[in-house]
Amino acid sequence: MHCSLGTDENKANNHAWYKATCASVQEHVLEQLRKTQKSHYFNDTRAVHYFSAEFLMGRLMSNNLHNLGLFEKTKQALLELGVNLTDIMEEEPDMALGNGGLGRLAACFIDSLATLDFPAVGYGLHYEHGLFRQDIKNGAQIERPDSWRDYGNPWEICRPESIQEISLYGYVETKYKDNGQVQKEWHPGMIVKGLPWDIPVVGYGGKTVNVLRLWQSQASNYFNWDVFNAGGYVDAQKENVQAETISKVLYPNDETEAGKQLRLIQQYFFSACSLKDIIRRYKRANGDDWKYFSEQVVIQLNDTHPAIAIPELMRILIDRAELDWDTAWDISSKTFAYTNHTLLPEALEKWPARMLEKILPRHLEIIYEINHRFMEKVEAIWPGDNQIKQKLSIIEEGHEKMVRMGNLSVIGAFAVNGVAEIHSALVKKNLFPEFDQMWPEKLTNVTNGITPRRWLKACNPRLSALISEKIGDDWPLHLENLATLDKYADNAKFQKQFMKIKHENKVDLAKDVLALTGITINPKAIFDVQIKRLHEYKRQHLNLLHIMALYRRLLENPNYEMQPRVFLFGAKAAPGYKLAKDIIYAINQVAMRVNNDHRLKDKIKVVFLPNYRVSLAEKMIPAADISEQISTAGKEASGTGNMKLSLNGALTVGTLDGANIEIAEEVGDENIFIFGLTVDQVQQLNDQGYNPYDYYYKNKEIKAVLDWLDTDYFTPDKPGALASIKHSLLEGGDPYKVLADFESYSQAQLKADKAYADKSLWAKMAILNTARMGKFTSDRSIQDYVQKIWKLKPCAVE
Ligand code: 26W
Repeated sequence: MHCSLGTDENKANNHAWYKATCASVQEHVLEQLRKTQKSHYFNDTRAVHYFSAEFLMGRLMSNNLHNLGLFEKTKQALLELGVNLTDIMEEEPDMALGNGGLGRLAACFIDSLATLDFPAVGYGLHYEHGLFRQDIKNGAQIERPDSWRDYGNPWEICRPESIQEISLYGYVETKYKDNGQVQKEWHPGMIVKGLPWDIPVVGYGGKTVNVLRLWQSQASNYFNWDVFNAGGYVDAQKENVQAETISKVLYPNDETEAGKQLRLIQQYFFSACSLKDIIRRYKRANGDDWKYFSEQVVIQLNDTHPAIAIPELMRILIDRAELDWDTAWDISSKTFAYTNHTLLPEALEKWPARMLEKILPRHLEIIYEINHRFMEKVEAIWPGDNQIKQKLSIIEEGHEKMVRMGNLSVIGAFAVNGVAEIHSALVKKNLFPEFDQMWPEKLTNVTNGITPRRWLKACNPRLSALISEKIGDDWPLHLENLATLDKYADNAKFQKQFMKIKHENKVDLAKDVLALTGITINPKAIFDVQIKRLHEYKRQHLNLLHIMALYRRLLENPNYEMQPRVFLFGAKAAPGYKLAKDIIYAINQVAMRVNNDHRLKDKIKVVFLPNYRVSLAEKMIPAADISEQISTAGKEASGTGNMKLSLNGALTVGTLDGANIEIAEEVGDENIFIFGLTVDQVQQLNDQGYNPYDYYYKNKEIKAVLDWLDTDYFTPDKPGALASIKHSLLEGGDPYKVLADFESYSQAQLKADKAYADKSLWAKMAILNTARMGKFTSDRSIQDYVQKIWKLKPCAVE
């Protein structure tokens, strides 16, 4: 506090204490960072470079303290100064540089990579504004800018010595070398500077500290005389202003490709800066010889967002290093691997060829050449089959030519993986079947995972202490050891201890809920939690329709038997996604009615917690009894919240989708509430022609709750304000089969309700969920990547 903040403990507020604590922790972090870098350098290690447009890090203080083994000491030391660590940790803003699952996965993966001593660098964008802050006004979502760095970020280190310059716009000149060979030269119309910020990533045990390197864009002093002379003076200026816009804000679209020019520039900007950074480091060790590049470097593309790195590396190898095409392609295609995170057609990235031509003219040429050579391969396998060529081509012909980044990624990568067994099977069967036929080894699965350090040890200290008391304290590194808890599942004393902790966590959350919303909830009720981005395929509206059905049952029959239940939601909607926002509004309006209806005697409460984010998840997950994982089968690639909740002893109500299937395999069918159509049944229903009206007319309860939405019961002065939801489920064709799954969902919920009534049975099931989550540590995911794809060796750090 004295040396880095220049303030005094008598004046210090919580924020100053937070900053001072960071400063003293950071000393330990930076010492290990230096040792790690030295060790990687002297051992000349192969490293993975995780390219991701998103890293959803959340807060770092608690994580860093736990991973350094300094949590208790720091807590004690602060206590002696009269300061409460928990209070000052609340001062830290979330680093919300991601939308949801994909971004949080990247954060869990870099934690595991450091923990397992693998040489790794995370590369991404240093957004000035992360995912918007969500306010709820009169029930509706309002977006406010997220200003996470307003008071500085004590964890990050600016590295001006590693600034990179990248090019945009301009034109390509074709030249001829003395030997007659063609040589291309890109004359850019604009140069942008990339300034790197390093965030240390502390592994558990505090040995390896890797870095997350995030690029901030800056205008360069470069003035483009080519454009000037061509009469583009004003354009050149405009584009200079644009430079600083590149890393301004994270796009808040989750699973919808918006085709925005700035987004493409963001993607190229961070990919190109990162590649230059990698090449600089490679050359320092290997000089100008490219022979060892793909032995030293593997680049993992987190979805297609950084796929432009493929033509960028080709450009560097051909235009700059002057390698021939085949040599360059050999290097490039041994360097990249690609992870697919979604099958939703609207999420598959495509860029207009015209846009690429304007922003990255040389890259478009290279993409055409990659495609041309690939089409020759296709012709050799399927001679004369133009339909297959159309399907596999990187270029989609149509009234506007589009570049398909998924196809480019599969063609340019040596490995492609989905993120759960079922998802990877569907990637092979439905998304890329011909690619799978061409390269039967290329497509594979790596099931997602979560870091147990953040998602159990740090966020649920009570349960962590109980577990350590029973089975020792090495479970954060060896999560499979949780299986030892299996034998306590029937033990009455252990059940009591386990459920007492759940209750205490619920009491804590109830306090937060009161403070955040003014709603009082009963910790003895079932806490039923659905937390994830708001999307039709995730079906928060299925949950809502069921809540309305329960409400009706209770009104019709005041003696209707059910365990009191609190339904908790956390979800952000993409700002332009109208129906998603309508669903948030509907949840809040139903909540208002239900929570104030004294006839219900508190049997149901509905809470929408605003501004769902990592730090809020850390409070909700330890307090959950039920985990809602209710996506339409085939739509949720994996899910990772499902793993976090189950690890903390919540029972899943879920469909046979994504990782739910593997969770069910692990916990056993008797410890999970599975419902709904399977992937095959959804397919069948589509083939035979799905008609939601069939369910509307057949099932009285469905009809009643949908019609209820049309009234002004939940929106007193605004009749019909909730009608869009009904409309999407009937006239809209119910694309996500909400009505088809309603009855089965309702039955699963009934089963859960009955199970909760039996305290001992529930405790046993909850314990078995925690005990059987070992598979879902992100350490296992990383080991899978290492064995199947990255082929890394750990590197010890002193
Ligand atoms: C181009 C717009 C856009 C933005 C983000 C399209 C797609 C995305 C992501 C791929 C969305 C995402 O986060 N997907 C989630 O990835 C998780 C990690 O693998 C999975 O667990 C989730 O099931 C998947 O929805």
